[in-house]
Amino acid sequence: MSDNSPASSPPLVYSAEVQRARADARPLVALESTIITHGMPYPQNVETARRVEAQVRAAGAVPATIAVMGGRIRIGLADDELDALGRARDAMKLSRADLAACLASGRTGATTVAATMIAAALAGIDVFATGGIGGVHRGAESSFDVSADLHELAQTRVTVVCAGAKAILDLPKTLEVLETLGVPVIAVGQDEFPAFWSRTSGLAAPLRMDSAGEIAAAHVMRARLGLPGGQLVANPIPREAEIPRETIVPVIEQALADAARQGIAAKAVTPFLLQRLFELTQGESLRANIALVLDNARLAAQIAGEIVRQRQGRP
Ligand code: PSU
Ligand code: MN
Repeated sequence: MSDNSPASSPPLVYSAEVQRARADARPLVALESTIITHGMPYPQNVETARRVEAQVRAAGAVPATIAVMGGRIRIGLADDELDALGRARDAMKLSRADLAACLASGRTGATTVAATMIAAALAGIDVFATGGIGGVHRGAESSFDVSADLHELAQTRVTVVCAGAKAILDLPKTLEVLETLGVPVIAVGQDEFPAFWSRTSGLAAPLRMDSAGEIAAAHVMRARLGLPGGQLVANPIPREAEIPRETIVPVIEQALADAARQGIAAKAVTPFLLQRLFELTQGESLRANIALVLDNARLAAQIAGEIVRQRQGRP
């Protein structure tokens, strides 16, 4: 692992595994790191990150977990680096706004969906798997809290596989903003937009596709059209891991009320709510979260493989 890039180019460092994959033109799947530092407790965060990487490999692609360390964007982390990140208490939560400042200062940072998309695009990676994306928060009409993830989807050409969005967000407004920004929102195998822990949200998804091949074809076509921006793939949580809407919605209301009472704002909102939901469900929310991330990793690997095949003109 070395970085001899000139000062005028992005400071990217590839892990040995990712470097080999690039040399062999194998499909790659980017993975974010905010889910590790701000989304799950230690040690489940590191265990999950490793299982997600293994799932990507099992489905025929190479994982590239992305984070900022030592003034470099790391594309792929070795085991000890992943463990250090999982234990880090002072990692910054990096979105588009913070990425350069973190790099320039040499601090450690975990990338959100937005920052991971930027890094993936710089590294030539087409597909990225995560759990949930940021969106329009409830009360956004007064707080203006709209995640930079949505704007990133509008401008950076990466297909993002998630399990929909959590009902801690205002889902109708989130879908409206994505439509305004011209982001394709694709539900997988069903007509309804999934809501993270639950397969249903009561909202129709704008688009539906039933196979990795279709999703890959749309990704390739967008590039041929010169369209900037990515696709948001919403893969419903596996049936056996689902927490029904009737069960999770009251818990979400409780977590939101706690956040409001404690005056939680800005970047702290999403991590606070995730932690509170973990406590209120005695860890059941985390179990579901792990199951859906693993399934998203599998689907993302299949899409990445299809993109490579289709670009090579193979059937
Ligand atoms: N939503 C989730 N799980 C997460 C996040 C969001 O269900 O882990 C993380 C992701 O990294 C996402 C970020 O990109 O939080 C969004 O933060 P904000 O809402 O502050 O933009
Ligand atoms: Mn926000």
